[in-house]
Amino acid sequence: MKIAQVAGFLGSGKTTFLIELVKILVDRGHRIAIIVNDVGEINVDVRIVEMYGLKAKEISGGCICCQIAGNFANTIAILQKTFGPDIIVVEPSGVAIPWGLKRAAEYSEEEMEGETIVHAPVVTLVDSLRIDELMNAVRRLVETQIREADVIFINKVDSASKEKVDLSVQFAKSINPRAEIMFGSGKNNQGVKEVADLIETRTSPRYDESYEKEILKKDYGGKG
Ligand SMILES: Nc1nc2c(ncn2[C@@H]2O[C@H](COP(=O)(O)OP(=O)(O)OP(=O)(O)O)[C@@H](O)[C@H]2O)c(=O)[nH]1
Ligand SMILES: [Mg+2]
Repeated sequence: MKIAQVAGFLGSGKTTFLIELVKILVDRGHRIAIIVNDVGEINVDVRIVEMYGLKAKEISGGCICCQIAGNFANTIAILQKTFGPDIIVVEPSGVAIPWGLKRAAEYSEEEMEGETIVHAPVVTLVDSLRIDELMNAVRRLVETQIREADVIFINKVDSASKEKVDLSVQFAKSINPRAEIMFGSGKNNQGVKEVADLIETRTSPRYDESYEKEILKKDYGGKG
């Protein structure tokens, strides 16, 4: 079972992006579950179903989504048993750290028999409209979200100036030269299909504490 996280700071456009992404994946025949780890409402016009203590909403034949109830690993295990998705798309809270979420997802294996968690590439959205604010007020957190991404999606290019988009790319590259950089707009469904392709075809390594330490050492010269 694949776990695909769409990370990014508060208001970066995760929910908007995720809904377009899920529509594409469902159209391609995937059985998708969505886990939203925040307090906001998901703006999808759906039928509400209460099952097993989860707030579950059915978008169409192939998709279920739930606001997290209880711990994350347990929610994954319950979804696996009751719905059996092939991909779970996760919107972490805007202040979550991608590798921490990977580790949390892997804990679910202890509650599932014969099921292994495979990570899709970690997608981090960068809000190009607010890049200045992100590089200042919340820089450390945003840097971590970028550093731990496999795909950095420069979002909201429908409304951002070329300067802001360029600055976003520069910033992202300076923190994570390993990641693939993509552009688009969840609102206009621009670039989402390309991300869906990567989620379908690629994987991301399992959580590895020693690797995390090594990267921190490299980036912060051992002081981090
Ligand atoms: N111009 C533009 N605005 C967008 C785009 N995507 C989202 N927005 C706007 O950005 C705001 C936040 O969008 P959400 O999708 O709720 O962002 P989020 O990351 O899920 O927010 P939180 O869950 O609160 O962290 C809303 O006002 C959206 O309309 C986009 O591609 N372009
Ligand atoms: Mg959201």
